[in-house]
Amino acid sequence: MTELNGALIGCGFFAVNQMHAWQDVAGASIVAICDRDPERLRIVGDQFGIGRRYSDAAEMFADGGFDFVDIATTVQSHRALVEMAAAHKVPAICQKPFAKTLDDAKAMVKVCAEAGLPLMVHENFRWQTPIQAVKKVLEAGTIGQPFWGRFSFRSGYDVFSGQPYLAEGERFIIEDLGIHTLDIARYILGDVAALSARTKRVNPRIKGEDVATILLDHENGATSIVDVSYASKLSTEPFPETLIELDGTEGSIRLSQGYKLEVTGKSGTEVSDVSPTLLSWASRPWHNIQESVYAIQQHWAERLAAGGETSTAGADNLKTFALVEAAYDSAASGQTVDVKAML
Ligand code: NAD
Ligand code: 89V
Repeated sequence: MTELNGALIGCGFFAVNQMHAWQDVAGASIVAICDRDPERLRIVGDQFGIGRRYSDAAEMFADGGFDFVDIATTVQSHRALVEMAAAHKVPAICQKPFAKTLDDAKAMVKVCAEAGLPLMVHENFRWQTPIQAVKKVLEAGTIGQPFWGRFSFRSGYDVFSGQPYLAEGERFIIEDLGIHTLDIARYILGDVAALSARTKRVNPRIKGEDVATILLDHENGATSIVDVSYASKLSTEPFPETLIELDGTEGSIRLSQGYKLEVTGKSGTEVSDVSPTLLSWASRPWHNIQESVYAIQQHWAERLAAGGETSTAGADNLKTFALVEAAYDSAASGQTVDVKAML
């Protein structure tokens, strides 16, 4: 495979996972990094042996010498950096949340499409081993046509120590974590026509909502619930597992805590362990997420080399992002929101 050269912008908390994963990806590596914080630039540059270091993304693009850019900054800079990449004809990966608003996200998709450039959102949760296992069982037809689902992420894990900005925004769990769970619901049960949502803030030390319950009407007639919480104190902390229940015309699927998959079909029930691999650089309990970072980046390298749309291309991610906006709108108004009308 031809070796693709990449540049990474944003050397913060999560980018360290991305840098580790790029070292494992076949066919791509990072040759330049950028962060406006000199300390983060130094730490990541030294840790991964990257000589080309920039404090200004515009300077890095002007120097060029890379085939794609991996944008790992927080959401405020995503639109400007994707537009900068498009202006320099550089394919881009952009971390979730894709943008601050759906209008921004649409503009980002448009500018890359007009320039004929691949754009992928780093929406990695659907690439987790247990989620891929559920998708495979569903596609095999073992449970028939799914008509109901629940996608649940309930935790009391302290995410604020690693990512202090999560405590400061007006919006929290739907925008940061629920976005992944909504994407999984779409990935498994298909696109969504309408939704209703209710939210709560339980933790008094944060600004945004830390609990959300969302009811989805999928276009294929299935109904699902996405429920997310960072205010759930449980006997065994499940972070960062997404638990799934699916009922179909011929059987059911249960993905339960501890990465246990139970599939009931016409010929009985099969139980399997769908635990993620603990990569050499990964650490529990994050290894599930860390493995999916490697998987999505490998997918990007392969598609960029061979051509073809990525699973979480910008255009696809608009449909996930619309669910986030719709959930906040519904929670504010108490009304069901027509998602298709937003796209
Ligand atoms: P962070 O604040 O730790 O790191 C962001 C870095 O970007 C900082 O070092 C900052 O100085 C730098 N930066 C910001 N704007 C810049 C600009 N214009 N030019 C150069 N550098 C700039 O944040 P984080 O926790 O690493 O999160 C980054 C992104 O990753 C967020 O969008 C977050 O939602 C996402 N994230 C994704 C996952 C996942 O599983 N997909 C997990 C955690 C975080
Ligand atoms: O995946 C994320 O976006 C993270 C976390 C899992 C902590 O919510 O912010």
